[in-house]
Parts: sequence; C-alpha cells; structure tokens
Amino acid sequence: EAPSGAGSAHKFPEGFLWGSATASYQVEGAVHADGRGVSIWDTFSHTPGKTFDGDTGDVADDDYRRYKEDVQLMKALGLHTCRFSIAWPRIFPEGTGAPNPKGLDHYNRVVDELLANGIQPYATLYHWDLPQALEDKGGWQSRATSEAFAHYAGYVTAHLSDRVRHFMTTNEISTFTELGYGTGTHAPGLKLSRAGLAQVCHNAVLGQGLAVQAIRASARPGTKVGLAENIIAVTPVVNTPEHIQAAAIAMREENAPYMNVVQTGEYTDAYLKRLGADAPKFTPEDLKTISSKLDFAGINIYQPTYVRASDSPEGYAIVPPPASYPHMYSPWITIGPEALYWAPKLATQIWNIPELYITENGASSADVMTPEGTVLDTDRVMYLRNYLTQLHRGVSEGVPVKGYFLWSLLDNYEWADGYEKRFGIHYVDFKTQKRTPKLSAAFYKEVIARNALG
Ligand code: GBH
Repeated sequence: EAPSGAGSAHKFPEGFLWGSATASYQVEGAVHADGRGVSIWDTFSHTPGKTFDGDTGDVADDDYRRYKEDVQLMKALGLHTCRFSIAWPRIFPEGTGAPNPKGLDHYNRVVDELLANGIQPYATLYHWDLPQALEDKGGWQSRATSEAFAHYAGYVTAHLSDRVRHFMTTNEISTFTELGYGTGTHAPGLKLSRAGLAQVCHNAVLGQGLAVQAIRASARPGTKVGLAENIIAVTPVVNTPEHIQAAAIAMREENAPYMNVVQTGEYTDAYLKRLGADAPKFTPEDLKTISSKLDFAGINIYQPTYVRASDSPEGYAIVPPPASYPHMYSPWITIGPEALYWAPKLATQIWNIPELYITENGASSADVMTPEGTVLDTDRVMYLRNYLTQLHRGVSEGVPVKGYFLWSLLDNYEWADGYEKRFGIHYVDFKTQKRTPKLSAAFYKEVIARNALG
C-alpha cells in the first residue's frame, strides 16, 4: 500500500465552506455582448500607458461564453461555493434608467448552472466596473452615484435572491477609491486633492449603506448581505500583550474611513483630526446609513501589516518590511501567514462581527508551463499551506470564519498589471483559452476533500 499523508490534524469544522473568487471584468470578456454598456475599466485600459503592455479585459478568460466549462472546473475541485461579481453596465448600460434584460439573463444562467452543480453562489454587486455614463457625471465624486448604486443593487437582488442567498455590496472600497481617485493607477485614473478623495471615500461607504437598505427592501426575506473589504491586516510584530494591544488600536485607525465607519457608524477622532479642513462633508443621517446592519463581513487578505506598540500619541507604529523581506511574484504580497490568524481574530472581536468570510486570499507566481503540460507552482502551494494553517489556528480557537474563497479560480486580467501577473490555480493560455490545473489546484482539491490540511 502506498504511504498516505492523510492525518486528522488541522481539521476544519463540519460545514466549513471552500470556494473560489473571480470578478466580472477580470474574467468575462465579451465586452460588447448582449447590450453591455461601457465601464470605466474599458475606457482606462484602452488609454495608452495605463496598463501593462496596454492589456485590456476585452477578451480576458472569455468566461462570459465559457462559464459552463468554468463551473465544471469548480466541480472537479469539489468547491462548495463560488464568489463572482455582476457587471453593473450589463444590467444598466447607462448606470441608471432602463435595465437591459439580456444582461440579467446571463447571470440567471450562471446562477442556475452553479446550483445545478451543487455550488452555492455568493455574488458581489460592485467589483470596480462602474458604468462610464456615471463617471461622466462625476462618478464616486457625486452622491448621485451612491444612489444609482443602491437602485441597481435593489434591482439585481429582487431578481436573483430567490436563488442567490448571499450578496456582497462592494469589493474593496479602499482600493477603488484610493487607486481610482487618489494615485490614479486604476480607473478612472484621477488624482484628486486630499479633500476630494476623502469625499469620494465617503460617497462610496454611503453607497454601500444605501445598497444594504435597498437590498433589504427588495430581496427575498432572509437574504444575507455583507461586503468584501481589504482591511489593512494588522498583525502584531511579535505575540506579546503590548503589541497585540497596539494592533487592536491600529485595526480601527488604519481602517477608519472604510470598515471601521461601516461597522461603527463613526469616523474616528484621529481620522477627522488628521484630515482637518479636508475631512468629508457628512450628516449624522449619513453615518446611520453607512452603518446599516450587515449579516456578515468579508475580508480580503493577502499580506500582513506589522504593527508594534509605541509611545506615539496613536499608541502604535507600523513596521515596514525590510528590503530582504520575502514576497510572492507581485512585490506587494509580502509573505506573512499569521495575517490570516490575527486579522480575522481582531476584526471579529473589535467590530463584533457574527459571521466572517475570507472573501479573497491567494497569490501570484511566475508560473511556467512545462513541456509535459503541467504548472508546478510550489511557491503558491507553500503560500496557501502556510496561510491556511494560520486560518485553521483561528477557527479552532472559535473565530467565527464560515468560509474561504481562494483568489483565483483562473489566471485573469490583473487590472493595471494586465496578464503578466497570474493568480489562478488553473493556468490559462490566453491564445487558446485552454485551462490547465496547476499543482495548487491539486493541493486545494485535497484540502477540500479532507476538510483539513495534510
Ligand atoms: C484584490 O486586490 C482585488 O479584489 C482583485 O480584483 C485582485 O485581482 C486581487 O486582489 C489580486 O491583486 O502595484 O504596488 O501599487 C488586492 C488589493 C490593492 C493589491 C492595490 C494591489 C496595488 C499595489 N490591491 N495593490 S502596487
């Protein structure tokens, strides 16, 4: 008999949900199909100099047409669930006004296909593909966009919530605001003033809250609503009470205009003081809306932000990684598996979150196809094994994490990095659209089958 690596160590709780994650513009392609409107990412990616090699999402993984094949990849892995996003410009080509029934039909088919294969759909309503028509009227600089978003969210959930029981309003408010309207490295590519950016952030969290209310009003009772946010994953430099205490303070302050205001309905004093005259304009009513009660929260975690105790007025300091700190193929993914222990633990404690999901975790690798037709991404396997070990550590202490969505099912369009950075556990040949499972797919399949790490 062959030796087996199977053991009972590192078992996850019964019913723990294993999933994968993708986003519409990164996988769908078919940007002109069935009446889809133009999004800010079409405009941005077609503007020379904005993305790696001028790459666009025009074709991406052609998943709009190949979704059945992609559902079979999920089924072969044994996935319980899948996180995908709905493209706003497919539903409302102009952002508001008349809906496009053909756009909704597509997601009806996707949802039915997932359910027919025993996979629970978790849908994100906004993963950055804002209708260009709304950007032309100010985009997230305008409250009208927050209101249009809520209207779209209510419309989609009214039609899908008979089958989709979990919706996430937004993906990573902090990223699409800061990169889209601050550094200008993502669509729509604006570099606003500090005050301008703070107002954009406010309008985005407000849109999130208005969407929660619209979903509650339109969706089938019992529909669960949350969001997916890439909180700054504060991690104590070492495991001592003073540094853990500092990390707890940092968790609030570093996430002040995003997850903290969504969870608490307050901008922290330190945040408002730091911005001074550049603070956003808001009413007490706004804060109530922003903190509309959620059923669950999702956090996207890739890398740690190390924090230490300090005598500074804040009580903590961020410790930047030394130049020799190891990272994955994307330099920003510094490897710190314990982020997947500390971030869920601190987030659920501080904000009293009843149900948490890891809505994204994964990594890029300099994947190469071998002559035998395999991709041996040992670094991605190492990364996943170590991060999941730390997730397990938290779950076994009772941290209420209900599921894990690996980013990503497929190599896809990595925004400004184009097709150069691959995050999939399936390799995609972008000339032929052929999908090939990598070593990491075999690893993940085994984790799911055993509901444990080997
Ligand atoms: C997530 O963003 C996104 O939700 C997902 O769409 C994306 O594909 C995935 O992660 C992988 O990147 O190039 O040094 O300026 C994660 C948060 C914030 C990470 C912006 C990359 C840019 C770093 N991202 N950041 S840099």
